[in-house]
Amino acid sequence: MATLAIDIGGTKISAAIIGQDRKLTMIRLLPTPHSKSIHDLNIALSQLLAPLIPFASRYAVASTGIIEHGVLTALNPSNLGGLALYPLEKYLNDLTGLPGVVINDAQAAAWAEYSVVHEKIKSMVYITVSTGVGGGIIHDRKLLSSETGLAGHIGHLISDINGPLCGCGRRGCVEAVASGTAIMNSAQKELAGHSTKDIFLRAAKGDPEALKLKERSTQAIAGLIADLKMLTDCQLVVIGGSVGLARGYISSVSAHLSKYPEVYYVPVAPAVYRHNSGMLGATMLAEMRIK
Ligand code: ADP
Ligand code: BMX
Ligand code: ZN
Repeated sequence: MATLAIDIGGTKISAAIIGQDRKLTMIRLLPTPHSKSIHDLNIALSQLLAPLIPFASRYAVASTGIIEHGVLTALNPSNLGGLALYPLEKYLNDLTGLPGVVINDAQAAAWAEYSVVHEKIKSMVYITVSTGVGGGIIHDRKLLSSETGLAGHIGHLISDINGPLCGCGRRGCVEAVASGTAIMNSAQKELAGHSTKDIFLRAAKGDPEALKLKERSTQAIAGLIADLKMLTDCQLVVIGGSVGLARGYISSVSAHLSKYPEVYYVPVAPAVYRHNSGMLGATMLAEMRIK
């Protein structure tokens, strides 16, 4: 039974067919529409998925946002061009005619990284540093979840009480300081208007302003990891997302983390399934729920 796997992020939407061998085939990608229009997201999904639907017997979605009973509510609507509410499961049921599941993107990625790669440990946190900052917590071998879908939204823990206003409405969330969007928004002078990818390329060449922006992000993520160590006593932190997986990012996070007292230290590793952890994790959870 093959699964139509979909990953909806604030920047891009990916889709693939995942067979029982867990290999991804027919991978497709589209930019996430940045309008408040539900119609635009419907159109993007139908264009992306149309060629894949005939090959699947269920769908599995890893999506940004708070997922409650298949409905996506944005905690930070600015990540989705202002779109705050989207009836994701209903639309996909109608579009595909298949049964399916919808899970938060970072929770799904956490499950894949944990259950395939790190299943010997008991406690792990996955952090995506991407358009936003998301999280999935594995505690005592179980994925932490809550009825409302809010549990695990660690990007909205506080990093700097005097920091920038977060799209969730609170000031100084980790997401407002460390995410790809935050890095781009805080770029000034000759870096203003450049993408985060571009800023990181300049940082790699030694541009001091670009380096400062990257360090501000890695320092905030190190602070978040130290807080999560206190909260969960996790044995490992896995980092994903295009910002988190960028060259030199994790080593910089680890360097900041090692400046704290030893009790805050936890090993930090990159996501083994790189950009595909979300699709894989959602598929594995769908396999358990839909036989
Ligand atoms: P999504 O949030 O849709 O899951 P990504 O994980 O690709 O997507 O994260 C998007 C963010 O990552 C954007 O802010 C983008 O500018 C940034 N980004 C993409 N590629 C890189 C790169 N090579 N280095 C640093 N940042 C990157
Ligand atoms: C935001 C929130 C999380 C999500 C995280 C990473 C929204 C729309 N999303 O904190 O649910 O897990 O961003 O999302 O409020 P991504 O788009 O960067 O992958
Ligand atoms: Zn916030």
